[in-house]
Amino acid sequence: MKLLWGAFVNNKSFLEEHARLTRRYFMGLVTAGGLLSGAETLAVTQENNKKVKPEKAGARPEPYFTPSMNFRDVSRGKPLPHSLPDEKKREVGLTRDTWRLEVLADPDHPAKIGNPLTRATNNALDFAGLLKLGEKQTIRFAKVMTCLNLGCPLGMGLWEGVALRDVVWLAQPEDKLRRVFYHGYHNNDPKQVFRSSLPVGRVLEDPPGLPPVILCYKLNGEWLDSERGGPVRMVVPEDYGFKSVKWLSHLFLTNLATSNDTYADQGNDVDSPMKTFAATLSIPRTIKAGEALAVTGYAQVGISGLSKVQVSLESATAAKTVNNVWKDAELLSAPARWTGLMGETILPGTHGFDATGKPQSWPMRLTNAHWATVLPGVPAGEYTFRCRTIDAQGIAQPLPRPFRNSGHAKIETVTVSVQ
Ligand SMILES: Nc1nc2c(c(=O)[nH]1)N[C@H]1C(S)=C(S)[C@@H](COP(=O)(O)O)O[C@H]1N2
Ligand SMILES: [Mo]
Repeated sequence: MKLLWGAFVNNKSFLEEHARLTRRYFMGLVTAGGLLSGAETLAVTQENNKKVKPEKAGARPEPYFTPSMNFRDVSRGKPLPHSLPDEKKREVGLTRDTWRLEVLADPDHPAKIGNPLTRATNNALDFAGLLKLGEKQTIRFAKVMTCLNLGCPLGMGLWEGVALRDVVWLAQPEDKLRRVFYHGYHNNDPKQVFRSSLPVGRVLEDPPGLPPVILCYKLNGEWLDSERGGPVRMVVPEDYGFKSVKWLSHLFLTNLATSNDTYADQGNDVDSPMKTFAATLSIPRTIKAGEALAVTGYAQVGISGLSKVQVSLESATAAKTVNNVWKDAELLSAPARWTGLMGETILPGTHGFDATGKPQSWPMRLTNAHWATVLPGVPAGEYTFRCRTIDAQGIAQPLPRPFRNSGHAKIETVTVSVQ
C-alpha cells in the first residue's frame, strides 16, 4: 500500500488535535486494508490541514471535559462580576462563604408562597444550606455548554449541584405558580440584569431521559469558579447557555405565564432546546487527485439525539446533477478515559452512566460525540465537503432551518481543492 502513513501519524499538530479513538479508527482502516488501496494516499499534512479554530476548543476529543479556564466565556456586566476584587466579591455575596440566594414571590405577578427566603429575614439560602440539600441528593450530568448565538460549543462539562425544585419547595409555594424567574448578580444596576425563566412544570418534572435543572456548584469535580458563574449558577440540561444564569442571586416565583428572559429582548427564540448538528475539526483544504480524504469532526448531540453522522463530497463546479449523496461516517465510541476529570473517571450516580462509569448509551444526548471518515480519491477540481447528522428519530438534522435565532442549525460546508 503506497500510503503516506508516516506523514500522517508523525504529524504532531494533527495528533494533538485528535483522540486516541480517532487514531485507532484510522489505524484500523490501514490494518484492515479496506478503504485505502492501490495508489491511494492519505493526505494529511501540516501545511494544508485546516486548523481547529480556537472557538472549537470545547469540541475537541481531548481532553473530553474542557478545563474550566479553557471554556469560552460569555459574560455581561460592567465590570464583569468575575473580575471584581475578592473584597468586593465577599461584599456582594460572590464567594462561597458570603453567597445567599433569595427566593421571593414576583412583586408584579406574585405566586402565593408560605416561606419566602430573604436576606432581611435572615433565612436566605446560604452555601452550607445548599450543600446540605446536596447531601440528600446530588445531581451530576454531562452537558456541552453552547451559546445560542455562536456556532461552536463553549466547553464540555460535568456539572454537579442540587435540583432547583428542592430549593423551590423550601419557599413553600401554595398557589398561582406558573414560572420560575431567576437572575444573577448584576452590579446592583437594573440595566445589567441577566435573567431567564422556566415553566414550573420543567422545574418539577424531568422530560424522559433528562436530568433535573440544577443549582450548580461544581464543574468537572471542582468548585465552580467565578468565571463559570460560581459560587452557584443555574444549569438547564437541554437548553442553550442563556438559560444557565451565572452568579445566581434570586429566584422569583411568578404567576406570569410568559418568559421575560434577557435573550428574549434580543430577538432570540427562548423556547429552543439544543440542536443536533455535525461540524469538522480537521480536513485538508488541498489534496492531490486520487488521494484519499481523511476527515474528523464532532457532533453536538441535541435534544433529538444522534444516530448517524453523514458526509458528502461533491464537485463544486460541475452542474448540480447529483444533490448531496450522503455517506455514513464512522461514529466513534465513547471515550475510554474521561480526560479532563480528576482520576479520569465518572463517579457512580452520574445521570446517564452506569455504576462502573460507562455511558448507558452512546452517543449521549447533550454531549459531544466524535466521528471520522476517509473518502476515496477523486479527479482534480474544486469540491464541497458537507456533514450533517441524523437524529435518534431518523430525521436529518439540522433540518436545516433558515432562521438563526433558534440556535446554530446549518449544514457545514468546506471547500476542498483537488489538484
Ligand atoms: N449572569 C449571567 N449569566 C450568564 C450570562 C451573563 O452574561 N450573565 N451569559 C449567558 C450566556 S448567553 C451563555 S452562552 C452562558 C455561557 O457560559 P460560560 O461563560 O460558562 O461558557 O452563560 C450564560 N449565563
Ligand atoms: Mo449565549
